[in-house]
Amino acid sequence: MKVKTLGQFIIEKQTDFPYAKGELSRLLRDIGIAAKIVNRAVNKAGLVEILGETGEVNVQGEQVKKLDVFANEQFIAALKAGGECCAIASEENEDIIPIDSEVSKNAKYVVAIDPLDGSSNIDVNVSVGTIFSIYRRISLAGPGTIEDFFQRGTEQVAAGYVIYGSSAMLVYTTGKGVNGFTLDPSIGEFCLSHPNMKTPKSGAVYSINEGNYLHFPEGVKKYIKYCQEEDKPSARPYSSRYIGSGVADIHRNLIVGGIYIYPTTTKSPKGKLRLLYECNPLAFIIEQAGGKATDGTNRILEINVTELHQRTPLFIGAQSMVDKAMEFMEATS
Ligand code: P6P
Repeated sequence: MKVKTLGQFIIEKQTDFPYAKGELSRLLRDIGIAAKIVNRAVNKAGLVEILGETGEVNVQGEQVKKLDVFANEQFIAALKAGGECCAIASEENEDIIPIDSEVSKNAKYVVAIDPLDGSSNIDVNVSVGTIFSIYRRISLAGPGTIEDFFQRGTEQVAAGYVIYGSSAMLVYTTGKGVNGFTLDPSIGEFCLSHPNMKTPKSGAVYSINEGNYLHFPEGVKKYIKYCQEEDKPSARPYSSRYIGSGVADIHRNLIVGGIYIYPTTTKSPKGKLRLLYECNPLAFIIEQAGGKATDGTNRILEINVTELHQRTPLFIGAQSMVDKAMEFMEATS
C-alpha cells in the first residue's frame, strides 16, 4: 500500500470542509509534531533520567511524573507556536492557558488535552497515551476564555488520541470517520495504517478495575457477573483485560470489540475519568467508529460541561455491550 503520511491525509481530507482555510489542518499537524517529540521521550524514559517523580502534585492530587510535565510542556509549546489555538485546558493545569500572542490573534480553536493518560504506568513500561479534543471558540476575539470549553461533546470539531506502545499510533476523527496512523521511525512520520476504523457491534472483552467491585453500583456488579457466565452463543464468559491505561484498553477494545467501564465508586462518587479531555474525545471517536459511550444512563456527548475537571462515569465500547450494561443499570436504579 502506498505510504500516506498524516500530513498528506489531513490536507487531502481538507476538502471535507468546503470553508476550511487550513487552520484545523495546521492544528492537527501541530499536535502530531508534539506527539512525535513525546513519543521519543517515552521511548527513552527507561534510559535518560526522566523517570521518577518530580515531587510535585497536579490538580488531581496525583504524584506528577516527570514525563507528565514534559508531555504537557511539549503540547502547550506546539499549540502556542502553531498559532491556530487561542486557549488550552490541560489535565495538568488547574486553570485554562489563554494564548494571547501575535501569531494566535486570529486563532479559531481551543484544545482540551490529557497530555499523558495512564502515567502511573510509565515506570513499568506499560503503554500510555495522550487524548485531545478540539472545539471552535465561542468567544469573539483575543485569548480564549473558560466559556470556550463549556461546550457539549457534540460540538467537538475533532478529537483523537496517541498511544505510546509497542508502536506509536495517532487515531483521530473530524466527524467523518476514524483513521489510525502508525509512526514510522525510519522516516519520522505518522503513516496511515488503519483507514476508516470501525469497532465490532459486539465483543468478548470487558475492561474494569474489579478491585473496586464491592463499591460498584448494583447494575455494574450484575453486568460483571453476566460477563462471567457460561453462554457459548454469546461468546461468554468474556475475557477480562484491564491494564490501568484507559487509552490502551479502549484502543484495544475498539479494534477487537469490547467494553471499558469506569463507574462511580466510593472513592470516585462521580466516576474518575474527566469529561472534557478524556470522555468526550473518546466518546466522539467510538461513536464515529460505530460504538457507544454513556455515563451508564446518558450519552456522554450530551452531558453539559460546567467545570474544567468535571468527572463522569464512563461506559464505552461495542454498542450491544454498552446497551446490555445499561439494561442492568436501569433495572437496578
Ligand atoms: P484505576 C489513568 O489514571 C486513568 O485515568 C485511565 O487511563 C485508567 O483506565 C484509569 O485511570 C485507571 O484507574 O483506579 O483503575 O487505577
